[in-house]
Amino acid sequence: MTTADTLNQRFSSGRQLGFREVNGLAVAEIDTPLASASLCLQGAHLMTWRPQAQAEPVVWLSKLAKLAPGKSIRGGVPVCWPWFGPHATDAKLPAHGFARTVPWELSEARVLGDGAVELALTLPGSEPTRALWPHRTRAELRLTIGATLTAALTTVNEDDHPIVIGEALHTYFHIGDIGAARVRGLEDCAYLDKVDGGARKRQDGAITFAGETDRIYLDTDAECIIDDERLRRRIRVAKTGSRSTVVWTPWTEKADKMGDFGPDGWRGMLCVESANAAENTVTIAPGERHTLAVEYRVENF
Ligand code: TA6
Repeated sequence: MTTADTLNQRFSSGRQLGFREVNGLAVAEIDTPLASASLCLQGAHLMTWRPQAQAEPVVWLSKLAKLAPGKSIRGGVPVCWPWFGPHATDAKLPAHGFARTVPWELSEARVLGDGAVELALTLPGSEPTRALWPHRTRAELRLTIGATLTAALTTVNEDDHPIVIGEALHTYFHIGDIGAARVRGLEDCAYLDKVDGGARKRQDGAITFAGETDRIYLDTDAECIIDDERLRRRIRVAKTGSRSTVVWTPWTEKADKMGDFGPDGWRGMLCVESANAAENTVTIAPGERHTLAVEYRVENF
């Protein structure tokens, strides 16, 4: 019996929630009157989300995205944990931590009374990851998938010493065209400009895009709004437990180098990532927990 068979036995709910295998990885498929979505259990990686009221997906997935054991997926909501970006001391370790490329366990899956689907996944400590992260910690991701999308990433410190984590819900949003999009909410916010050697700058007005943009906005709990002139909609990114917001478009050269955006795919995506990164890493005392949570809401205009 495959993992998907076991998951279907335990959790499937008619046509609204089912599981299938893709290249040996279990994938949850959701199709309700509120939304369609898909999630790969490896990485607890939400890959797609489209509220039924939206003709176009809200969470972007590359047409060249591949599902393969141990490999990250281009698009969706990668879970960056327990560090963000390059490892602080060991450049050989994977960027953005290991959580997004290891199997998570599905602990809960149900259709709620309001029609949304709730999923809860956990990443227990394990031998392979202990070599990368020698601390007893558990990560949990709880998602509510409906006309809006909420995601809550909780870290539990089960060890006898404080731990320091960096993290992000590294969300790829689908937009009509990067040249006709802007981000509001980060005006006057300090940021590290990763395309200018990490220089510390201050945001002047709304963020617009005319080239590779890779910025870590610091000390901000602001709600961000993505204004999409082409699709005539805005996406609200509200967050708690997050002090950094990362804004990233690879633009053409970096996307070509990365090789998995598909032809001009980069024009249809924008990352607005709710994070705790750079000087905003989080210290969790023994026995304590910390949650980074987001809510995504779409409005047409
Ligand atoms: O969050 C932006 C970023 O750190 C970029 O610098 C780029 O590396 C991006 O993440 C994607 O990283 P990935 O490891 O998923 O290819």
